[in-house]
Amino acid sequence: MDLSLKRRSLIGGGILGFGTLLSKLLPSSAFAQTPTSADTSTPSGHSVPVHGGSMTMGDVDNSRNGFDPQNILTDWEVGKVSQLPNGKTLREFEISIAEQEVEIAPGVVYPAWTYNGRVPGPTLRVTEGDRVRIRFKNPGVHPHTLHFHGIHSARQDGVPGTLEAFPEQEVVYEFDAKPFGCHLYHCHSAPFKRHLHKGLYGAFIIDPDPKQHPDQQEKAQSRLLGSPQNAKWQEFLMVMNAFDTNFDEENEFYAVNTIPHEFMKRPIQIERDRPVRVYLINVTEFDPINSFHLHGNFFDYYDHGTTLIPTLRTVDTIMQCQAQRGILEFTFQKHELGIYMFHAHQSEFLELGWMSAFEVVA
Ligand SMILES: [Cu+2]
Repeated sequence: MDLSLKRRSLIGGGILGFGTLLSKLLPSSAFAQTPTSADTSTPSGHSVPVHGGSMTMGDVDNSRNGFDPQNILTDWEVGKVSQLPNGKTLREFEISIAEQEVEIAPGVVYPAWTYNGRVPGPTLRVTEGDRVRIRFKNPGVHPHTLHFHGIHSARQDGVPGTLEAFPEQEVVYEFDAKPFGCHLYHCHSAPFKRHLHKGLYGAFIIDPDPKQHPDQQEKAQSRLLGSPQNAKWQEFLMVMNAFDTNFDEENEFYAVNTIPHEFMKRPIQIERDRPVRVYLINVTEFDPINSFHLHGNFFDYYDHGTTLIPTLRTVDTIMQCQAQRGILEFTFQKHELGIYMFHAHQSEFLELGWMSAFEVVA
């Protein structure tokens, strides 16, 4: 049997029809056509409609991985907060490299490189104008960096030759947070493609400072973590990523927050009467575009999150190149309760894991 067959030809022939061949590539048939009833029941006992017919069977051991994609939705890290003599807020973070195995689908272990032991790395959340200081430790055996998207000096760019942490070294990045928006950070060491695809990326969210936006103060307040206006919102971080498990430079698994089908098996509960805000980031390697499509509803989109007025209104699908990101806002207030799917609108991606659902509850 020709095991050099490309993934796309496997998919073209149908995952199920090629079960025997696939089992040589993936441990114990990671995908199944019909989920068991256990796979499809939600915390409130509703069953999840199956979209396309293939889902991973079984569950990833999140405790062994040391992180849970459900928690990654909402675990903002605000750093150690103090005041500088000039009145500015200082936020200090520590990020360390771990070169470790991660179970990315049931029984499929991937040799990942991680920031603080998780993929994506910690979600750093600060306010526009804050001083950000990150102590970056590299106990690994390869050089790594932190390259932040944002406005900063060349000296802070985190590319080879600039604040690159070699094995057993430590470097410190320090800059003022701007512009406000939904950003990311990632490793920029060479070879770039490898360091990124291994899992070295994370979200960097800069909330707007309402004082600096008198014309849109209410909107700015609603984005500012810790404000009463922000507390009304249900906010989620979603990082679209993928994994090439057989190193042929094509992905076998697609996901939001690393684990394929996680939010299809266990839909994200949202309260009908509270608005939803999604910080969406695409770090998918090898495929030029990823996308987000919402069922039964439309949303407003803020490209890069750098505006307080939507850049797209009333859309149900957006696409993002690698490193593109944005903020989605929507409400299910006038909807029936129930399960509403969202997924990549590349059919192949959703069949290979990037398929999710909200469960709208009263
Ligand atoms: Cu790296």
